[in-house]
Order: sequence, then C-alpha cells, then structure tokens
Amino acid sequence: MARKELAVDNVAEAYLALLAERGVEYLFANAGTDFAPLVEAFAKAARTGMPVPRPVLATHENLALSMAHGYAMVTRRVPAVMVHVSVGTANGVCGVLNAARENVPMLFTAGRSPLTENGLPGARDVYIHWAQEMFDQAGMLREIVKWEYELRNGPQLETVIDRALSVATTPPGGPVYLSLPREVLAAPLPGFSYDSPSRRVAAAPPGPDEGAIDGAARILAAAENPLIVTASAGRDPAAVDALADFAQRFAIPVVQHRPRHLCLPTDHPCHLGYDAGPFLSRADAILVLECDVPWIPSLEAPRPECKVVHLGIDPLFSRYPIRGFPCDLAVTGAPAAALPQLGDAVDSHISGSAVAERRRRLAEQREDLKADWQKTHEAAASMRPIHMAWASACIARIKPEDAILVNEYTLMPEHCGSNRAGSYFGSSTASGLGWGGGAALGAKLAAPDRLVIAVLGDGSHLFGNPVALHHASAMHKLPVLFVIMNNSMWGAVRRATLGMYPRGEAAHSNKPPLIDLDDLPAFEQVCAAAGGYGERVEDPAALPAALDRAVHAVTVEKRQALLNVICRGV
Ligand SMILES: Cc1ncc(C[n+]2csc(CCOP(=O)(O)OP(=O)(O)O)c2C)c(N)n1
Repeated sequence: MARKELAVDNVAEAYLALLAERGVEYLFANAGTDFAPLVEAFAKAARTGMPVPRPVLATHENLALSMAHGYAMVTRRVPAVMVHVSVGTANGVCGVLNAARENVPMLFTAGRSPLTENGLPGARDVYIHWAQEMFDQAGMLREIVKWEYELRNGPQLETVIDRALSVATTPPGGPVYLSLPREVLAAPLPGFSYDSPSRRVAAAPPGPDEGAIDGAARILAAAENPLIVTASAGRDPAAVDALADFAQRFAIPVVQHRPRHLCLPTDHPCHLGYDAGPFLSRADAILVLECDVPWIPSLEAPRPECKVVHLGIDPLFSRYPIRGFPCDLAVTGAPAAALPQLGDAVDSHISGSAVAERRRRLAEQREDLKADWQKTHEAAASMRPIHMAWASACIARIKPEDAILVNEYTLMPEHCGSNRAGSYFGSSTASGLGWGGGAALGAKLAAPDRLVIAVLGDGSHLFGNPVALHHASAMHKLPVLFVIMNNSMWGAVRRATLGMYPRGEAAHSNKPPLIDLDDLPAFEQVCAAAGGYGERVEDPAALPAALDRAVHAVTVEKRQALLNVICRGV
C-alpha cells in the first residue's frame, strides 16, 4: 500500500494517468470542443511517456459504445468511453442501454458545456456552448446507469474515479456515467497523489444462501423432468464448466434461450438447443439460470404445477419494470460458485436410478434434435435466395475453434455451434440495433490473434453506421470478417405484424409498408471503399469458397472483409 505522487499540470492530466493506473487500457472517444484539455493531455503524455489509456477514435457514439462493449465482453476489463456533452450523450444512450442490460461494466463519460462565460480557463468561447448546456444532462440516462456524478474539482478526482469503477464492476456490473466540465478538466492541479493500488475496490459477488441452495436442490432432486434455461450464464467463463458439470452430473437438459454468451459447449450431451418450447410442457422443475426471458408466456408456458427456481446475480432482474415469470424460489449468487454448491446439495437428495433413466432419454432427444438440424441445413443447401441456416452452416465450416462469433440476429447457432467459453456473443437483450459491427471491432481489439466474425442482418448493419464502422476497422487495424445476411427487409417487423394479424391487410399485401428495404447499397463496395475485401454472394453453392476468400483477406492480408449474402425473406 503506497501513496504515489505524479507531476501534472491540470486535472485532465491527472484524470488520464489515474485511469491508466486503475487498469483502464482504452478510452473510446467521439470528441468535441469539451475535449480540448484531454486532447492536450494525451499529446503531452505521448511526449513525456506518462502511461495513459490508449485513445480510440470512433466517428459515431454508437460505434464508440459498441466497440467498448465488445472489448469489455471479451476481456472482462472496464473500458472508458467519452462523448461530446449533451448531444453525444443523446447519441450514446442506445449503446448504454445495450451495455446496461448485459451487465457490462463501463465508465461512460461526457463533457459538460463550459459553465462560465468568462474568466476561468476553459470558459465558453464558441457559440454552441450556450445551447448545448442542459439543466440535467445525466437525466437522459439516469434510469439506465448504476451511478452518475459530475466531477466538480481536482482534489476529489481519486475518490470519484474509484467510486465510479468500483460501482461499475461490482456484480451485477453495468455502466456508470460521469460528466466532466471543461473548466474542471482545465483547472490547474500542481501535483497529484493517490493510493496505489486503490483502497476503494469492487464488492465481491454475493454468495448463495445455504437455505436457498437446499430448497432449490430439493426441488430439482424431486423432479422427473427438470430443465435448465439460460441466456447469460457464460458471461463468466468459469460458469461454463460449472454448468457443464452440473448438467452432466444429474442429466438435466439445458436450453439456451436467445443466448448472449456461450453457456454450454455445443457438443455437451445435455445441450438441447435454443428453444425451451418443446420441453416446457413435460418439465416439472425449471432452473432459470442467468436468464431474463426463459420463455414467452403469451405463446407457451410450463404447466402450473411445474416448480420454477431462478438463480443469478440478480435473479429477479430488479431493474426491469415488469417481469412476472413464476418464481417459487430465487437464489442470489454467481453461477460459477453457486452451481457446485447446488450440485452437492442435489446429490444428497437425488435417486441414482432417476438420473440414469433421464440420461438415456436425454441422449435420444439430443439425437432427434441434431437430426432435425441436419435435415434443415441439408434442405437449405440448394435454396436460392440463400437460407440463413445454410449460411450459418457454411460459417461453421470455416470457423476455427477459437474464433469469436458476434451475432446481431441472423446467425442460427444451431447450425454454427461453438465449444469454447467466450467464443460466442449475441446482441444485448435490450436489442438496440447497430451493436454487432462495433462489438466485433472491440472484440478484435481485445483478442488480436483470434478470427472475429460479425454476422449481421442488413437492417442491423445499417443501424451500425457502416461507413463509420469500416473506417474504424481500417484506421485501427482491426480486420474483422463481416457477413451480412441480407434479406432486404426488417424481417422482425414483418414477423411481428404477421404474428399479431395473421389474416390482416399486411399479410395479404405484396408489399406491406415499413418492412422492405428496397435499393440497399452494395454493402460489399462500402467495405471495399475502406480498403477491405468485399463480395456479393447469391449462389448457395458459391458461399463456401467466398467465405474462404474472405477469411484469407482477414487472416493473411490482414484487412477487413465483407460478404453480402443475399438471403431469403421470412
Ligand atoms: C435502435 C433500434 N431501432 C429499431 C429496432 C426495431 N427492430 C428490431 S429488429 C429490426 C429489424 C432488423 O433487421 P435485420 O437486421 O435485417 O434482421 P431481420 O429482422 O431481417 O432478420 C428492427 C428495425 C431496434 N431493435 N433497435
């Protein structure tokens, strides 16, 4: 434990140095006039060699936040992001909501318009400084972040930053917001001292209550047809092994509903795919494991007598306004620690013969499911326009075991499985579109030696601001393979309309409004315009070779590649 001294001139320099000291490697930034003291401090650090986070420029706020999100989900470290005052914050809200719902710790910061009209260093000197000020800039995202504050002076810097980082990283993690007025950043700070390491660390994750573990164990042990539904257990890679052991020990099938992380290896004997629907009606106990939406109650539900146990760091998802899934018991705990304890408790209550019988049934169910998947992708192989199942299976063929897949909607994981923890990331449950491309760049920054593949819908890709995205890939030397599954529509909007009005006007229309995306740009040329490799693929038989060429461009030529795969609608 020591106090460190740093020779700095102002708060901005001390701020950057402190971030680096606290382990923040990158500052993803979309700059404005509020950044002047930081630009100056970065430039000075480049000359003096003082350690500071590496600045990563992104030309749209959603891109900056998505890149930070992608970096954080792979490294599990905290990135900093800075945007321009009120307007930059407004553009960033969607990305913050994505990160918040996925419990991604992040220090999200924004400048404040200079407060003073004269006198202090940093005072207003551009006409925008009047109109951009808001009474409550943080009000835009106070509901979303875990904590927000404004840095008011230099002497408080260490406390504020340590509090921000410790709150962000205390499980369940999430973004925090800090505004940084220009005069405060520019304020002179002759010398700065701080504790190293920090004396204000994050809290450890909650340990499960013994009684709750025993109660959950009794429910699972008494069940004939228990089921586990998860979406995000794999956020912590250690939980993947814990879940694999637990499920295998008691032959409990695992369904990953809309997974955001790989929670169970695809070749695990208990892996029963991605749709709990077919298994719900037989289930007599369900363990909802780090999963906000285990099924869709208006479409399907377990029997009323089925017992439901929720387990997770925040098993009730307390930040969601409404979530009414049955909950007979909720266990607060991190899955990596809780599952082994639950396993030992189930062991003391369960009968071996029930497990053996279940294991036999599970093997049959799994074989049936795999045969169905095989049939689907074989039937899809010759379909033109290309079927997303075939495109997914082709990606599976070229994907090395350690590749990172970033899926914004269109990859079908049943046709493109992964076995390694930390190798699959689905878009946030908040579903703020435009995340996948930037998240893939962030993942590549975090894991430069791994192939990163972003699979995006045409709609999702457009939300992601493709010109800014490809520019960032080129500028930061982050070669990613982008596969656009292009069905020239917002299929989700079409599905929603047909779901609500199956025999309605839109269902009978050849061209219902607000669904088709006519005259889309040639996405492959946009990538090529940024120096990448681009190809349009219409023939399903040509897709494997096109993927080989794209992988070559990324891994050998070290430049980004994009395949514009013309897919069938929904
Ligand atoms: C920021 C934002 N705006 C709008 C939506 C609503 N939305 C959900 S899915 C979707 C369409 C996505 O299109 P695409 O990526 O092409 O996939 P498809 O639905 O065709 O499979 C839209 C517009 C959203 N989720 N996020």
